[in-house]
Order: sequence, then structure tokens, then C-alpha cells
Amino acid sequence: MNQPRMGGIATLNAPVYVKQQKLINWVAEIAALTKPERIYWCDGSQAEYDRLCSEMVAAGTMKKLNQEKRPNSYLACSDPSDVARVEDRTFICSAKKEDAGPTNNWTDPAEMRNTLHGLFDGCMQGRTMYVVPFSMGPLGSPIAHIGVELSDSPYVAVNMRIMTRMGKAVYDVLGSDGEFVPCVHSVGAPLAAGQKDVAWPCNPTKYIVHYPETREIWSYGSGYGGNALLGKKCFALRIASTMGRDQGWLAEHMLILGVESPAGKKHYVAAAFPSACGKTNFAMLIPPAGFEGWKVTTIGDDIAWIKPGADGRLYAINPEAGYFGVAPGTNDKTNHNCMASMRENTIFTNVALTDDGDVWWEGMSKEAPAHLIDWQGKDWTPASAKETGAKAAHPNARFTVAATQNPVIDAAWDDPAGVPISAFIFGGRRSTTVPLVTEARNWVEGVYMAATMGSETTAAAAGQQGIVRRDPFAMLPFIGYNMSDYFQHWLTLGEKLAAQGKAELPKIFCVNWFRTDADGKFVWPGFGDNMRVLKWMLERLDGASAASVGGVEHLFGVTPRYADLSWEGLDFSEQQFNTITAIDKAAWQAETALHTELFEKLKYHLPQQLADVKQTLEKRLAE
Ligand code: SAT
Ligand code: MN
Repeated sequence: MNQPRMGGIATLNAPVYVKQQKLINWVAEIAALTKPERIYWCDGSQAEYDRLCSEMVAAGTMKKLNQEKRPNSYLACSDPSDVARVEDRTFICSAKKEDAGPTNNWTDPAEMRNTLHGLFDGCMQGRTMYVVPFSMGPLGSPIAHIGVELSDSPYVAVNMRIMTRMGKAVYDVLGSDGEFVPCVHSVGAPLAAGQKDVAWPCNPTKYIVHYPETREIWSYGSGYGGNALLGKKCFALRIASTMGRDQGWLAEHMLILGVESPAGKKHYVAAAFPSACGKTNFAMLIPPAGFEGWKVTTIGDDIAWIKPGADGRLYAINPEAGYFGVAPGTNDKTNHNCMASMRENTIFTNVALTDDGDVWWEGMSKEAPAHLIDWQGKDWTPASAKETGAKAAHPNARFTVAATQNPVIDAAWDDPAGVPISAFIFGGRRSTTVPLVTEARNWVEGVYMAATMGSETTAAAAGQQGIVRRDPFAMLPFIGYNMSDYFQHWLTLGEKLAAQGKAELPKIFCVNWFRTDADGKFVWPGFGDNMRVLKWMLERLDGASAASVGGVEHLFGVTPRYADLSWEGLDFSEQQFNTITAIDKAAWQAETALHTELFEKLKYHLPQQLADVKQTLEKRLAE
């Protein structure tokens, strides 16, 4: 094998359009440490994408799907040990431990640098290091920021091209002295001379590390999702949240959707849910029968960057350019627009392969095909699945697809100015206790609801599933600093905007689509029918200022009565409604005890205002 090395380091060969010496020096420095065989500067072109995909097909990392059934699409199957974010291996290495806070893993940055130096030394040997320049947000937008990821995974390079604005044009924005977030990623599997590669290289040792002060990301050992596509959770949430804290804006785990009434009145709302709780479905919702003339459009499905505008309103952009969504459960009924989005030009990861070269996953159709190759490359039939319980697709199987393929993409999705947010929605996955929808009576109460949110864990993170954990703002795995300081940041921003008096603050709502009946079945139909709840929220926004209009006050906010929602086209009884909206005092006493536990954990810098809301709630419960 010819090795174009110079003194042991692959030649840089930076293209002429890369004008920043600092960037070139950094690439050289990381190459000297990781010792790749080659350095490849991605230009983001279609030709480059196609070539990298073909190379991965030849290497066995990807399969090309049937061109007629699923044009220009691929299936990648990961190592069975590398299928989700690894939260226990994710670190916030701020200078001070208190700044990472009790919800994050922390290690002294000097110690971590030492550990990582050892791991990254020579970790790219025998591989290509891809230089991946990307913009989070529309190129040149005042809300956007730039990153450069150095990765030894071509899978990362092609996914980043879909998920971000990736390529040559980024260097123009960067110029000779623009700022970028340096992201270093390695699968941690160097190849000795002549050693044959595996289809999905990775390392059992994993580190996903953030240095908030220097705004750096270092990821080692995993090639999957949020562990490896560093623009997403690492940059757009963990690092960006610290930038937002310092600069007065918000980086949130939120979808953004536009909703327009038949009368032509349009609002944008942002909604936070934990991973794999239906953000993508909500963002692409199709209004049900009886809601003719209503339109829902997508700005983003996972992350929102939100900055105050000169008019006192909050403006949001989607920093991403694609969707990395959960495949299982997605079908024409649950998310028709999503199915349409992935008809072509899609990368699937860890779904099953059909005999005619297409993809399948649990829930895609009522009946499974008679035979499949499952995500681990084994034969799979409905009968064998019954016997062994083996899933055809991994529960955290994903699709990567460009936002522009979404048939209901909002006309303003790429607008550098962002869109004004009228309401925030917070939701968890709770089979009991939390009612279908509650409106906070004010900003502080809304922040309290978001801060104390709980959710049952899903397959998006490695570890046990289905246990309730507190997931404040759906940011537990994604906050880059102290959670209590983050609560304070929200409160302060609300106070600032209110003091300006230029515009109404967005309303805050809390929802739960996931309450179950005695048989453990979901009571609320969800999906398109969530429009019924959304419509009620909009009515509350557009005039129902008196609490008696369209809702009633209860223990901790305002909820609609049965008669306040539109039921046209859905057979849903008042009794069913009551099962998912009832507030059980004993359950809420147990729930507030869990809030107490959370606040005890977060007591360092916990805003007094939130402790006060809790006290009021407890008093009312004791009445
Ligand atoms: O793997 S990701 O972190 O990108 C997906 C998620 O957990 O939301
Ligand atoms: Mn997410």
C-alpha cells in the first residue's frame, strides 16, 4: 500500500479555498496526533457523497437498496454494541465541577485531556481522516454557528452532509479569521498494515467529551448517531447551550412547527420531548378529518436555537438540515409525511432488509414480510421472531434524510432570521399521573413544569428502558452546564423580555400523550389527533385570556374541559377524556415528592422562584 506520508504524517493538501491558517494548523495538529493514512477535505458535493457511499458499499459498511424501490438509498448496520447514545460515557469537562452540575459526568479537563491524548495517539492509523466543515443553521445567518469535524468515519461524513449545511461554502463564511467549534471524532479502531477492516469499526471504550470553556468536542469509540455526528447533540445542544448562557439565547431539544388556521392566522410553536417520544411525528403532523383548512408545516424536528429579536419576541431557527429520526413505529398512518420524505436519498441505519432489496421495521406495516435479513444480518421470519423475540429492526434504528424532502417543510425553514415563537410545549412519556394538557398561568409556573418533567426512558439511550426519570426540559442528557443555572437562565430571559414590555411572552404548555388504561394500552390516539390539543392551545393564544374561557384552573394550571376540544371525526368519550386528564391527589403527592428529590439534587444555585412554586403546589395538595 502506498502511504503518502511526510515524516509519519499524511500530507495536508488543504484545498485553495480553505483560507484560514488556524484551521489548517489545527488539522495538522490532530493529524500528527491521530496519524491517519490520508487526509480528505470534504467539499460537500453530490459526487463526493456518491463516491463515499460506493466505497462503503465495497467495504461492507452499507448496502445499496433496490434502485426502483428506494432510489439512491442505503442501509448501514452497526456493531451490536454501538446502537445508541452512551450517556454514562458522556462528559462535560468544565474547569469547575459545579459548572457541569450534578446531572452531568465531570472529569477535570487536564486529566481528561491526558486520557484522551493517550487514546487518540495513533487512533486513525490506516484510515482516512475526513475534514467535514459544517454550518449549524442557514449559512451566514446571525443565529448560525460553524463547526469542523475531523472524523475517521466515512459514514459520519455522508450523514453530516444530510444533517447539516456541509461543504465548501462554509469556508467562505469562515474566511481567514471566523470562529468554528473544533470537533474531533474517531471510531477508535486503528488498522495495522495489511489488516482487514470490519464493516462497522468501533471500540468498547467510549468517551464523548465536551470542554465548554474552549468549546471543543472530542468523541472516541462510537460511530453511531449523537455519539458521532457531532453537530447534533454535542454541538447544537451541549456546547450551544453554554454559548446561549453566555450570550443570552437558548439552545433547546425542541421541534419547531408552523400551524395555520383556516382563517389564515399562523403561529409557530416549539416543543420539547425526550428522545424517541414522537418529536418528528408531531413536527410533521397531518390534521385529522374535521380539521379541513388547517395546515401544519415543519421548521425542525429535534433542535431549536432561539434568540430574542429587536421586537421583544423570541426567534427560532432549526440548526440542522436533516432528520435523524427513529424508524420503528413510523408508517403511513403515524407519519405519512415522514414516509414520503424517505422515499429516496435516505440512509437507513439498523433497520431490516427485505428480499427485494428494500427496508422494513416493526410497525412499518401491520404484517411483517415473510422473510427478512434483520439488522444483525441474520435470517428473520415472523415465526422465528415469535420464538426468540428478536426484532427485525433495532428499536433505535434510524433514518437520515434531508429536510428538503419533507413535503410539509415550512416556507421559512431556511430563513436566516428565524421564526417568532408563540408557545412552548413540554412533554414527557408518562403512563400515569400527568394530564393530557396543562397551560401554565405564567412564565415561572411554566418553567417549573418544564424543570420537573419526568419521562419513561426509551431505546435512544443505552441502558434500562421504561423507567421514569426526571428529564428537565427534555435536556437531561444534553445540557452543557449546571441544570439549576439553566433554569435561572430561562427565568432571567423571561424577566428581561417582560421588562422590555414590547411583546407578550410565549405561553407555556405541558402535555402527555402517553397515559395508559388498566390494560397498559395508550388511551389517547396521538399522532394527527394531537391537532385537537394544538388547536385548543392556539385558541388560548388568540384571545382566551380569562381563565374561564376554554379551560378551567386546577391544582397547577389550566386544562380544557371535554367540551373545549373539537371531537369531530373521533370517537372519544368524556369518560375516556377523564381517564387521561384526571388529577389524582395521591399520585400528585407522590409526584411532588419526586420534585423534592430532584430539587434536593439540584439545590446548588436552584432558583428560589422554583422552590416557591413547589411550595404553593404542595399547599394546594394538602388542602
Ligand atoms: O442519537 S441521537 O442523539 O442523535 C438521537 C437522540 O437521542 O435524539
Ligand atoms: Mn433528540
